[in-house]
Amino acid sequence: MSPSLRSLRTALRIPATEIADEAVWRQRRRLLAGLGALPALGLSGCAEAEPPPPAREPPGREEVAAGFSTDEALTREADVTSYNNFYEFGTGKADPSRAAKTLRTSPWHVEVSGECAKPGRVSFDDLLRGFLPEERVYRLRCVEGWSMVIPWLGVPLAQVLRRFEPTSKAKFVAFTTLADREQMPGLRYRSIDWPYREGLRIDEAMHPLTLLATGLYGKPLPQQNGAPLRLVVPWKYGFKSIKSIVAIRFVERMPPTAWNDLQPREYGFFANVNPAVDHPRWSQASERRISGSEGRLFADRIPTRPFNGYAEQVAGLYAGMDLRRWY
Ligand SMILES: Nc1nc2c(c(=O)[nH]1)N[C@H]1C(S)=C(S)[C@@H](COP(=O)(O)O)O[C@H]1N2
Ligand SMILES: [Mo]
Repeated sequence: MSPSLRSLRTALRIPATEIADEAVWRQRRRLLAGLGALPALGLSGCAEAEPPPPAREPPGREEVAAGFSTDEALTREADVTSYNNFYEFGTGKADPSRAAKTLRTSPWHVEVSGECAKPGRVSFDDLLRGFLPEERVYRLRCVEGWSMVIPWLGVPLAQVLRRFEPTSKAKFVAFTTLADREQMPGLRYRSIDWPYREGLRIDEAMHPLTLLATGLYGKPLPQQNGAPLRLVVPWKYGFKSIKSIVAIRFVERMPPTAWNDLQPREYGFFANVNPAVDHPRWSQASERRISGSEGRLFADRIPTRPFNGYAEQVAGLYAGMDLRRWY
């Protein structure tokens, strides 16, 4: 690394308050892409020890795999980090950003078990060692009818899972969120049968769009967004994107999941975004994009797209399935 690159990298550690606006962030992102590494992943230990690859031009749009990015306006960072669903910290949208500061994200361990050759309890650093964070700009569509566009940092889940060598019996992957009453005031309420649990079919988990996110807007994940690591499955309703993961289990049968346990008629296991299948209590045909423009939280309604606009990438996973029944 040349001295000028080093000082540039140091300079990039700008205080959060100065990265509030999208233009500044986009510029910073171009610089980071030029460095060939995004430092803010909590991978600092190994990222600093190894020489980064030579500086290169940021990838052009055509080099970014389809679906990995979008030209749609980003939801403002302030809205991404203050309008949240994280019931472990309360059911109000503003509760997590206020209450989740008590979540201790370091040290952090993940227990990997079940149908795999190399199970074990690994630290956050060991889980992600050697991977460079990638940026993915994804739409996030909540089952409640609002959506955001979020620039995530993370590692494709497939790469992480392969390290544990899942066996041929691993047909599904089950994920569990931390459930600690001391750190999570929302656990007092029986809104959900804690711990929060989610699951994917193995081919969904291994799909290149499925991200194990560790950051957003070029920085480590804030607690309210599921620090230190959470799932992002952009073609499914937001509740599948489980936060603050402490356990990953390879299993042979479809695992029970928190929202499906609570209300199976309303929240299916697959939960693929589908404008043609209404929630029993509201339409899913359109959504309100959280744009934050002109001082409004919500923009006008826009049509919801099949698989949240990722049909080209993922529809093949469901060939032969009746998507009205398997919602
Ligand atoms: N552990 C846990 N994960 C969770 C939730 C939750 O309440 N607890 N809410 C889900 C829902 S409904 C949505 S829409 C997304 C919201 O992610 P965000 O707050 O980062 O936008 O997180 C999902 N992951
Ligand atoms: Mo959601």
